[in-house]
Amino acid sequence: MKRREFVKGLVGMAMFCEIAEWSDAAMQLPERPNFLWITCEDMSPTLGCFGDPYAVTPNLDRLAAEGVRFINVFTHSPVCAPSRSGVITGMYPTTIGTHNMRCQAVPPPFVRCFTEYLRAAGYYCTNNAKTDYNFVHDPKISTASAAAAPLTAWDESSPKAHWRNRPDPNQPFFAVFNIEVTHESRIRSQEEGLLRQLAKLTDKERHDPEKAPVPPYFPDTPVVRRDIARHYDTVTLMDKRVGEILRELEEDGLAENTIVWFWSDHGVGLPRAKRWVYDSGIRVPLIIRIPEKFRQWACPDDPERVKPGSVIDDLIAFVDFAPTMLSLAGIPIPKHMQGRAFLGPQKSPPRQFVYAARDRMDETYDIIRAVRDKRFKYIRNFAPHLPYAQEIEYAEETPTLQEWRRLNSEGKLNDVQRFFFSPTKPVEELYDTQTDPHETRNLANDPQYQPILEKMRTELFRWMKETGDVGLIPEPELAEMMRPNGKWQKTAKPHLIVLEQTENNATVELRCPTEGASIAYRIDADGKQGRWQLYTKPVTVHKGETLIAKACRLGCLDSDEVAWRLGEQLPTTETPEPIPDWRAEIDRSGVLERLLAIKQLDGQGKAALSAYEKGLKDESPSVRYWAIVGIHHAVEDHTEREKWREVLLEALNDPSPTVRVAAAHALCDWGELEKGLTVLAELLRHQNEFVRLYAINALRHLGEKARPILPAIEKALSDPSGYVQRVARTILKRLGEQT
Ligand SMILES: [Ca+2]
Repeated sequence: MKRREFVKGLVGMAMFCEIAEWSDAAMQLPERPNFLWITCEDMSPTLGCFGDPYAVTPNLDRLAAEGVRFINVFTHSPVCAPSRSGVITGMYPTTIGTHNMRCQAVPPPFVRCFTEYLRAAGYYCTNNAKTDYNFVHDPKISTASAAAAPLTAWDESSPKAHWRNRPDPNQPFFAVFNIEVTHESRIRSQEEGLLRQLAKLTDKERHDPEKAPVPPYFPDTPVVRRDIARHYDTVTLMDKRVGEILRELEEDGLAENTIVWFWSDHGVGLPRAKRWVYDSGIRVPLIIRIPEKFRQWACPDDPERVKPGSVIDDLIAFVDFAPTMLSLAGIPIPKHMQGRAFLGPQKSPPRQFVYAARDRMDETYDIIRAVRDKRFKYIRNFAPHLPYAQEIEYAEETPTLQEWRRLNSEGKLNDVQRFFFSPTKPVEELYDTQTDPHETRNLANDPQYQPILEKMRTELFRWMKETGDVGLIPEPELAEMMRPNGKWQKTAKPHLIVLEQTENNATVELRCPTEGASIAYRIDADGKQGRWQLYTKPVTVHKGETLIAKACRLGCLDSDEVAWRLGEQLPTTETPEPIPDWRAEIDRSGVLERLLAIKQLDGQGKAALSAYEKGLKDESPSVRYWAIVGIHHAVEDHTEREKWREVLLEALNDPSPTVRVAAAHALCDWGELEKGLTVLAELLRHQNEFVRLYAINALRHLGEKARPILPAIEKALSDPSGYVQRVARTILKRLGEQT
């Protein structure tokens, strides 16, 4: 599909996918399956049933024996929030603007949590408890907390959420349990509760560091082995929890009515795995157990494929989860979803490629894209001027990374181990994952692989174009498009329309004038508060009851509540605030094509200069930004820099602060310190937090050269943005200053 057609599809969908349309749409199934999702954190397929001899995972091994192992499953993003954002929406974060870690985006109006379609079709949906969708309804709420979920997405999102709480035991359910014990932080944690749990492991369950599998890119030392062994210990703890949840399902007599999924949100929380698009970061286990009575339904063309103990090697992407769930529930898949169902009556033929993206990771910027077929992986480094091993304060706490850095600085690493610390990256990487599963032999320059390289490169750019990848728009610009001047938009209150009224009851329709909003309502009676429900069709309000409603638009503040009782005046209505449709604006402007064109010149050095010069005059600050970055790194010759110095000095007056950061950074690098640092210090006070983050990251890359504005960097230690603070700390540490 061409991008234009795709975008046209999206615009059409905005009107078509009103939740109400789906409420009665469930296809006819004699009995609807329940769904149980057991998810865990930060784990590659390191399970006994996935052929890992070091793992101790009896419960998951049993689940796999009773279910189907999917051995080619990949997330589109190797880190929590963007990964989960794609799962809950069935869309690539790079399309809906949720690709940067913990970014509080405003997704386009057609985007919904897929659970709303399930709820509209009668499912009881619960989340226990992590969300991390990269959109919140209140900037003060942590994006990962259970409370960050939109009110309309779940019947309950909390650490108490459970299928057992559903008001009607016959109501089909979708219950999620997220197990956190395998999270990256537990590799280094000395927290008492965790240590107690670990101490309870038997000798057979405890992992001997001596036997730990050490990938070839890590130094093989006791510290690294200890981290790996600890991670496997937490995997065993996680497996025990899986056993408990499955036992609860059996105790309730629901195992034969419930389709169980087990998966991990991305690869293991070790360096060069989590946060990286290598298989160590994006490849995860998926097990699905399908009770016999649903096998024909789940795999109409060949039910034998999903019988107990099967293995399916089709490529599966995380964005396929949402449409597959809808397919299995008998609900039509909305057209805006980018994934494809791999089970159920709406099952598609298997995909040929999966895709992955790395964008801002906490406080540190990078842009990498990858495409993988069953064998080859093509990686495109869109920031080849930056090193792989940029500091991310949180990840630096992992002992393996500290050890790896130390041995690098002592010159004690071999070539494969040292590569991660290269000062720059190649523009392209190509790996044969069959013969080189750890992806350490880059074939991009091997003449023998040129046809594969070209095929994969073409596919990557095709996908970026088709899906309207917004990753090349610098975050300060994207954030400004989503929320001009940083102001949070608020969803308008729902309107109440009384369709019918008698003395004893009324039928009320609810409508929200804010495009893309969903409505939640509850009915309070006899001093008792009702349950929040997703509005799908007119509701009946009886005499004495109070109808309470509020509207939720992803990425916006929830509306105020409206309340109404029979016989009262209807609540006042309000005019909706404009919410910029940044996605449509970007598509209309054609800027993505121009960005891809300019970024295709990476690595061509001076041959690209005339294109960069043209880019400087582009109406889009994003193109001008990349033109400056291109010039910065393409011109190495001192005399030639003279000509371009004027251009950069002029760019210090660009209306876009993002462009000014790039120009100031380049000028500092070229020796024009005073002018450059003055601009960077000034931008550290900009109101857009991502401008400040860009500025402080530029100062980080300048290293010693940033010393003259040390006071401004010290001041950034108390910046309102925690990410800006982190970079400031990293700089001061590197410059040998106390923090
Ligand atoms: Ca995670």
